[in-house]
Amino acid sequence: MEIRDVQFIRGVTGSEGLPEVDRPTVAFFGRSNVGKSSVINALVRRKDMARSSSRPGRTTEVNYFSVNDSWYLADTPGYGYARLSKVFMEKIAKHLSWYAGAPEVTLRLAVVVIDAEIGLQDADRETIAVLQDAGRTVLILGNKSDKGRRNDISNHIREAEREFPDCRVIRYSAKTGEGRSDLLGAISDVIG
Ligand SMILES: Nc1nc2c(ncn2[C@@H]2O[C@H](COP(=O)(O)OP(=O)(O)OP(=O)(O)O)[C@@H](O)[C@H]2O)c(=O)[nH]1
Ligand SMILES: [Mg+2]
Repeated sequence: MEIRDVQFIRGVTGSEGLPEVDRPTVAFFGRSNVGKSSVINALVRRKDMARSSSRPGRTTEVNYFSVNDSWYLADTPGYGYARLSKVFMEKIAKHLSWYAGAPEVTLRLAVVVIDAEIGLQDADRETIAVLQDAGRTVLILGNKSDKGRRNDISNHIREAEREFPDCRVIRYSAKTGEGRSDLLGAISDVIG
């Protein structure tokens, strides 16, 4: 699949904000600062499509993009950022569990971005469980594979595969482009 065209639609906070036209959606989940927006920018080869920032946790919206006029890409708010207020974190958690489970969300693939340098965290495990309980297909993306020790990265990828045998795990780097074609292939498979 070639990505020809990407357009921002809007930030979604509830069912009424979802796009009017039903199309398959691929959504990206992950702890704050794990690199969701960078992963998306690298995937669509736009420098600043999804806003990436070093100041995590300012929105609870799910940002929708239309790709090639045929599927939606969604960037969800980061979870598990310790420095945010408890109230704000709970708001994000509530919104994410609505989004994960809502039947009107045409979610074909949930990409859970983890930090390959540190491996799965409890907040990631909880998110994967919520998505799987809702019957969603989960792909684990081990981002930042360019950082740290190669051995640690490989171990963390293998651990994720062992812990979630139903999930495909892809090693990825938003910085070097590693894993981009694998991710594109996995997306092509689900959007049909
Ligand atoms: N070395 C390296 N750094 C990365 C990679 N991906 C993201 N980063 C850096 O990680 C930081 C966070 O990236 P973002 O894309 O803003 O992360 P996010 O998950 O969208 O953050 P929130 O939207 O705030 O939850 C930035 O400083 C990025 O440059 C990667 O693959 N390798
Ligand atoms: Mg982001």
